[in-house]
Formats: sequence, structure tokens, C-alpha cells
Amino acid sequence: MSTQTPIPPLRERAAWAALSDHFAEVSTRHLRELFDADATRGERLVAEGAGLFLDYSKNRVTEETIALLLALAEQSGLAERTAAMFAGERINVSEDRAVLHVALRMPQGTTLIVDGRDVVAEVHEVRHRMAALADRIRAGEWLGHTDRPIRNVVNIGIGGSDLGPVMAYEALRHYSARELTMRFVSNVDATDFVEATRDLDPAETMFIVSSKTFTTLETMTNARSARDWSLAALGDESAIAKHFVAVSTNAEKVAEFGIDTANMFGFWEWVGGRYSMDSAIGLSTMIAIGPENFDDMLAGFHAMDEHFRDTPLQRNLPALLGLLAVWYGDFFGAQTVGVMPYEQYLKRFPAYLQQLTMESNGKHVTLQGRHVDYQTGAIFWGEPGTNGQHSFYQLIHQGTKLIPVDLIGFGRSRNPLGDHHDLLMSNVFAQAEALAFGKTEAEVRAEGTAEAVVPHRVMEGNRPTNVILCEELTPYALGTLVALYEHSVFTQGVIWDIDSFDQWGVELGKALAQRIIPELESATEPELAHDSSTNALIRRYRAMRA
Ligand code: G6Q
Repeated sequence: MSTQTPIPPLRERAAWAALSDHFAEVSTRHLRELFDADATRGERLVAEGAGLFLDYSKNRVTEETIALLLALAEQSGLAERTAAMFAGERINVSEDRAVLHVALRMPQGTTLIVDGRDVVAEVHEVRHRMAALADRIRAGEWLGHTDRPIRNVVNIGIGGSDLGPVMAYEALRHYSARELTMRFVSNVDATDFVEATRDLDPAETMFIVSSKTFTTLETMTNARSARDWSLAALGDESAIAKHFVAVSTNAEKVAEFGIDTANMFGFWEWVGGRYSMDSAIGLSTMIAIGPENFDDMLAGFHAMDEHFRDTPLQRNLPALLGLLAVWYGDFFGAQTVGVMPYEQYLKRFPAYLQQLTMESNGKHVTLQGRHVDYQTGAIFWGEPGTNGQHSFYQLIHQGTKLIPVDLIGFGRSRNPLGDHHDLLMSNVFAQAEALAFGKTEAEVRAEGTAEAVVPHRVMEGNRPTNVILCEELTPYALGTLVALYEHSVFTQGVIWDIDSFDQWGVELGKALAQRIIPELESATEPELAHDSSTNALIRRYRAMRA
């Protein structure tokens, strides 16, 4: 258990009560009014760190709101909990584990002793082995069973063992070795495996079986199909050693599957699945972009870690982002947060963030196990800009729901082409402006709008946004961006006093399916003891598959 002293329940913290009173006043104020009252607001309500710039001036806050949110962070023990995380204390209380993804990006030569072991040294030892493999594959020196170089790499994993690698591969495609084909298989639906491998030659294909536990149904099923697929072409069990590597914490299960543990890259129980893209789970990323770029990505993560740990809260990007999420979720009753990267390479970033945020903060009890009496994790969602503007932005502009939005943009495109990038970025600024200030009745009338149509064209505005800017999407920048959200999630979890690092709902899903599989597969009619709906559905499926 963590040695942290318990803090008062959220509603009993003085800043919470003050925020509740303050909300009544601020919630009636319009961003137009707040900007009119203060000509420098747009220059002052900003923060910068680790190469990222955050403009949070278009939020429904005053400086008093920010001061109260910062007081709430202090009264919630954010500084102490952050120090505890960085020190390797067991802050994941329900699993009694340390939470040390920050150690995955600590520079070589630094030291962090946990349970008598230098975890940083262990991290770098694995990283060197990963780099040796990545270099051999990238140089065409890793030969398959028939002495042909490996040209295709397929990562098999799901959840935290898939979403980070897929997102990072897409985000950093510009840096990837284009002669290699990278594929990702996650779903137990056979279509995923079949479509991912249909045009690949088994003699040139390596599978990375990525699974922390090496017991996950989807991954092990896909891994077995991959082995059958390889053996059907290569014909010989000895081929496995040249075509399969494993990333896992479970050496016993890896060996049982038939992968030589010399070809296994380990990590540790203190790396949560959704916090693992910078551990050996990132092996596919490293093969794609090379060890040096991978190191740059880790340097970006580390820069944001240091910013979060060392910067006063009023200039601390993850803390501000996290506190604003609490402000909207708990006071305005906002249910969701939109994250819109104006960068095509970040097309999988919202999906990645969904797991990071919702699996971490989708919790209903406090660290002490008491049911919360306030809202916790919001629903995160998003699409790359500008695509979303031509579909769901309508609801954000004129619907009845308040949806705070993060807009992420870059100073330069990785693919400069005519004026595409200026057009893209003009949309970031225009959307943030329109969402905040809207269009009044008077403005709509002044455009010569027919009276009956005026109400339809009015934009109330007062829709909050954060604008996050970065120079360009490099591996380093990606690291900073991911760590920004990791620590924002942590900040929110600390305020809500929840365990952001367990996932019992996911574990339940893993166990439940196991019970039904034999009922679907048995040759004779099984005795079913579920509810009447589940029993009937199972019977119907059995009839359909026959
Ligand atoms: C992440 C979760 C979950 C996990 C997957 C895959 O934080 O624990 O998404 O990553 O269920 O688990 P394995 O890596 O053990 O296969």
C-alpha cells in the first residue's frame, strides 16, 4: 500500500466548496464578456513546457477559477502523489503495484531503486536488446527460416499491447523504414488476421506476440493462427525461432507457447498496459522508426515527465489540462471531451487516448473503496481535423450539450504541399474562435438573413476549447503529447481520489467469455444456467452456426 496520508473526501475539501460557490457566478458569464473585460487574457492564460504550447484562455474560467482549481490540486495532495509515483511507491492500491511508466524513459545512467533493484538499468538492458533486433531487421540481416530477410513485421496484441504501437506507427510513419511492411492484428475476429496477412509471404514475415500476461484470449488465439500460418508454409517447427518474438512479463507462458525466451523482451508488473507503448511493447515502433528515433520519442516523454514533476501548478500543462477536465465534468456536468488533432498522422491518437483516459479514470470507488458521490472520468473521443468539422462539429456548435474540445495543431507539416498547411491551421483558429464567441442575432441579421432563419443561424458560442500547439510532429513531440495526457489523467485521478491504474472491468470481460466458449462449441446441447436472454441468444447462435 502507498504510504500517503489519506486526504479528506472530495466534497469536504475547502477548495471544492469554494469552487461550488464560484461556479454559480462563473457559469453565467460568456467568453465574449470575459475577453472584453480583459484585453490581455489571450496572452496570459497560456502555458508552455517541453515544446508544447497551451492556450487555455477560451475556457469558461476566470483567474479566480484557476486559483481555486490549483488550491484543489494542493488540497488533494497532487504534489505528494506525484512524488510517490516517481519514487516507485505502490500507488496502484487495488493491485498493490508501483506505477512507474516514468522509469521507462529515464535516461541511461540515472538510477531508481525499487524493491532493491535499479529499474532504470533493467529498462536500458531490454532496450539494448530491442535495438539489436531492430537494427538487424532494418538492415535486412535478420534472416528467416529459408534465409530470406524479414520484410514484414506483424504485431499481435490487444488493448494496451496494440493501441499504443498502432498509434505510434501511424503518427511516425514519416520516420518509418518504408521498405518494411508493418501490420497490427488485435481482434479475435479472424478477419483481422486474415486481411493483415493475406498478401504477406510467410518466409519474410516476423510476428511479435505482445502480451503482458501472455494469457489474453484474443492475442493467444491470433498467435496460434499465426504459428499455423507460418508452419503451413515453412513446414518445420524450427522456423518458429526465426519468425516469432515475444514481448511479455510471463516467461513461463512464452516458453510454453514455443517461443525461445532468448527471443523474448521483458517488462515489469509496474508498467500498466495502457502505459506501455514506451516499454518493449514499443518493439514494432522501434523496428519501424529505428532505435535513435525511438530514443528521441522517449526523450520527449521524459521532458514532459520533468515538466510535470517540477513546474509550479499554474504553469504546469498536464495539471492545468486535468483540472479543466474536472471543472467541466464535475461542475458543468459535461459528459465528454473531444480531442481533435489537426494532423493526419495522429489519426489513431483519439482511439489511443480513449483507452488511456477511460480505462484509467472510469472508476466508481475511491482508493479507500467508498462509492464516489461525484462524476469521474469523462468519455473521450475525436477525429482528425478537418474531417470532424464536416460531421459532428455541428452538435458542438449548436447542440444542447457542452463539449469541451482540445484542438491540437503543428507549426509545420511533415508533408509541405502548396498552402494545405495554412488552410488546415486556419481551421484550428477559426473553430476555436467560433466555438468561443459564436454569432449573435444582431450579427446574423446584419448579414441580411431572413427573419425566420435568424434563430437557426445564431451560434450561442461560450463553447470551451484548449488549443495545443507544437512546432512539428517529431518522435520527441509525440512523446511529449502522450505524456501530457498521461499526467493529465493522473491529475484527474488524484482529485477524484481513485485508482487510475487498475482495470477490473477489463479483467471481468476476459473471464466472462471463457465461461461461454465451451457452451458455444460443445457437440451436444449444453446445460445453460445464464439469464433467459443469454440462454436464448446462445441457443440461437448454436442453431445459426450449424
Ligand atoms: C491496459 C489493460 C488492457 C490490456 C489488454 C491486453 O491497461 O490492462 O487493455 O493491455 O487486455 O493485455 P495483455 O497485454 O496481458 O495481453
